[in-house]
Amino acid sequence: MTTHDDTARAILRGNDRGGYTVPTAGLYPYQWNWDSAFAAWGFSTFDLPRAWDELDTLFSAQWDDGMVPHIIFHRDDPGYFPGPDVWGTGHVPATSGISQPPVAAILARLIWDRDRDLGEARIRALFPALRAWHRWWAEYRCGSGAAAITHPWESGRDNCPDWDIGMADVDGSNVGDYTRRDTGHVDPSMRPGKADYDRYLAMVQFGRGCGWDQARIVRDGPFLMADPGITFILLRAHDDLAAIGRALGEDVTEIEGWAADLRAGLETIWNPALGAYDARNLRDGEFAGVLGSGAFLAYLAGAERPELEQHLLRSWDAVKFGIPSADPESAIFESRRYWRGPSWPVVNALIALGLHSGGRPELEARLRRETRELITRGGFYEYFDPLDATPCGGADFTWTAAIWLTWASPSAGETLAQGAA
Ligand code: 9WN
Repeated sequence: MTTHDDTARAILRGNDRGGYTVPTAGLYPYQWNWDSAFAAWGFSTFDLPRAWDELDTLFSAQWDDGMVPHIIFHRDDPGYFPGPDVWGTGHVPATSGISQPPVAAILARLIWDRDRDLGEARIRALFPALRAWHRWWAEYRCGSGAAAITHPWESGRDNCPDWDIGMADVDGSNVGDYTRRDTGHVDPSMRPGKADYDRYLAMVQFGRGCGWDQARIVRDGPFLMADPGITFILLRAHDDLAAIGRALGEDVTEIEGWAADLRAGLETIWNPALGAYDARNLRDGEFAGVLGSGAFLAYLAGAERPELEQHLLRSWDAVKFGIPSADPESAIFESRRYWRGPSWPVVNALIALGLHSGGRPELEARLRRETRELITRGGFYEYFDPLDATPCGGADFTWTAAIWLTWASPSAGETLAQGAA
């Protein structure tokens, strides 16, 4: 009898394109940054060398300035837009010009913990590349105190309501004609709208127009917002990278400094009027004023607060399956549209990792139970409706399979720590 574990492993193998894994065939035919780190974590449950290979291919596309791009276009595929020609970064292999949530060090540490001897040479080789990427975040993106994004796609939570105020300032009226491919693969009513895509493209065209000059994009680009999600992920990743470095006998003073600065900057994204961490438009200082799942990643960095926990419980109790990506009690909530309400197993797992570190086993267990139910009922889909568990987006999804194997499956152990032991 085929088990869910068997199916999850078959999905990872099936999405393997030789050293890198696509998120799902058709809709996302390239290597994506944070998807790939989750794929590596999934592979680590049954093929550790393959897990390290995944991280190696991801970092093989690192730019000279340390940035690790959000997409690596190993082989051209007309099924995705915007492809390599639109980004025009001039890199080999071709890549996009923006980054994505830096979960790699967090997951590399968990992967290494599965077999320290087997992984030592691999993590030692990867360590300088991870540090260079973290330095890129610290130097280019953390000037306001928190971590900033220059495009909503960098957040990984692409069209969540957090970015609405920043998007409103972007002029998407002159981007020219183009043909989207995503709406040919999945139900258009679940995807971002045309006005969103016009603006996404305007940001890409700005980056391309200035030769992807990072300082220029941060200074003059059409969009710059502080992202609570990336801030907490980066803070946790700094701490994990420092722990890796110490175990390897490296000097980690610089990494500890970035972590201390970022922790001190958390105050800049606390919105007292909302009683939660909040995205912020760095062009004018305005808070987004919306509660998003990025705020709950605070647990990952030990930055949770009682007021935030009240919001977590309130918004979680208003749905049935996992943590909603937008506040279910607000008017902007849409239970099936990308990041504007749905439950994402991948974000549930990150929040669970935080709940585990924060000593909240009962909440971690609830989240695991609900995420498991989503997957056993609906299959390995990209994301789910948190009200009725309807599976949404792409099928046979790499990160959902990975989250199953590392955390949601009964075979993964009772907690994330045991799962990684
Ligand atoms: C743009 C691959 C990626 C994820 C993102 C998710 C979605 C891409 C898209 O798919 O974004 O990067 O075309 O919609 O929002 O988190 O990494 O799975």
